[in-house]
Amino acid sequence: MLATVNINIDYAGSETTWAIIQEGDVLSSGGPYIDNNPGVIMTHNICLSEDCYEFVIYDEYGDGLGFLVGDYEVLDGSGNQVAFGQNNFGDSASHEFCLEAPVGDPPSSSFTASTEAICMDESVNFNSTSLGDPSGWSWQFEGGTPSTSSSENPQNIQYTNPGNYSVTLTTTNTFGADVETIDEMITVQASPDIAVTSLI
Ligand SMILES: [Ca+2]
Repeated sequence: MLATVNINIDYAGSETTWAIIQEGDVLSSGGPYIDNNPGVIMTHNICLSEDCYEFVIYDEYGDGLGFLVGDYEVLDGSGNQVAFGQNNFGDSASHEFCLEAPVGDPPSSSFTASTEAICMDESVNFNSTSLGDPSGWSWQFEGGTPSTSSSENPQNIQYTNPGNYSVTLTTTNTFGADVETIDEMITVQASPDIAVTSLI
């Protein structure tokens, strides 16, 4: 996952360095930074597997990140703060942290239509009834115009040709996706005058 190190540097940025260490190996490091730019946040994005690590921040002068200005943090892939420190930590400060995969389930797709039987050139409204807090919706309307939508509840999907058409909804969230298709959900009848003509 993508972890983030934010260093809010103090007046003496050139004193500050840091490292992410696992079993003695330095996996990532940063600094020194520029002097005389207190309050500038230096951001580093680092790809790390789900495991435990040590974050160490060093100060060459031995007075930490100064007074009033300066702090540091490590964020996990969900933006949760897993390490933080500020002020005078001397030569160095160390924080153990662990990265864990977010826990959750993919959504479950389901939907309804305002009507399932229409005449040519009429339209249908669709509503997602999906569960599991989806954050994305991808619809496919066989025979419909428009033929796709990313709305939660697409309105006025028009059908111009007689036939039986399937509808597919894919919902997504942080944890995955789910596809639901209803075959031949929408039946479009030919216009009445054609039907009358065929009876004669
Ligand atoms: Ca310092």
